[in-house]
Amino acid sequence: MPKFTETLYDAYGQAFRIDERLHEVKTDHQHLIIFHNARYGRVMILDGVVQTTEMDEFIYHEMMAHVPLFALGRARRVLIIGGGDGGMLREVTRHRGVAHVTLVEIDRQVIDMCRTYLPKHSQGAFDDPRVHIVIEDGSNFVRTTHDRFDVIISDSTDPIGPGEALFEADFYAHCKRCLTPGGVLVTQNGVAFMQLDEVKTTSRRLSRVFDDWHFYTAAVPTYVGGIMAFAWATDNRALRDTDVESLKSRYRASGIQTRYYNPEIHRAAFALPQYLRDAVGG
Ligand code: AG3
Repeated sequence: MPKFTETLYDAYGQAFRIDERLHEVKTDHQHLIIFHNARYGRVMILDGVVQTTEMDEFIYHEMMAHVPLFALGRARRVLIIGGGDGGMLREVTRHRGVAHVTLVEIDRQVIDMCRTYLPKHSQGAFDDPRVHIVIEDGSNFVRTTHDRFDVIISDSTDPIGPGEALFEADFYAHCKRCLTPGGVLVTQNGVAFMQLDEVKTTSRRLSRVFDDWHFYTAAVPTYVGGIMAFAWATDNRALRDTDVESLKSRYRASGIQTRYYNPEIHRAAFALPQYLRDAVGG
């Protein structure tokens, strides 16, 4: 049986058996592969890096959507940068209070292929009337839009290729400009143990733009090498300390059923191992 071996790191990596090839294409922006693996279900690869799998995507998408949305509790307008597979859209649109979601994806073919081959990710969310799709480079969108958002979720690839601009100081500054007062930006920030420099760089850049910045974490099996770090940035310092009772009542009232997220995990996710605290120096 053929194998796919991830090329993200030099001296270490993961391999999947390709049980069924579903699609492979060179888009205008990247090399996309979707295949089926007996253990992880359908797997989507961009430029040699595992982006998402059917079995563990819920961890990543729930943690990036529900942590900011339940912390804020009143978000009406949400911006997703990237997220072409539709998993983030699915989780965000489960919040009934969200009235408008803009998803800005650079690569139309990622959306098209994921709607066809990864339908369990979006589960119809692309057809939700609250959803607006924009095909554009996310860094360009935040630089030019007049729209404002309560929550911005940067569901990007790693800072290699098209994703690189989404880790620049400029991008963070423009995100801040696009946030309503007290709004929050969260970003995928890599696997902390393997990509510690990414966490260091991001913390330095965020600290120049936002009054409060921090990271929270979750272990996502196919982002191998330890815990994944998510950046958190806002001018509302109190948001990070939203008490567990408020989270519980919002979570209960929402009726949203989750498989990873819960209010206790929400609070605990902000506790960082010492090597990570030392790295960000905050
Ligand atoms: N975007 C995050 C991929 C990160 C993988 N990188 C890594 N293992 N460091 C996923 C898109 C899902 N919507």
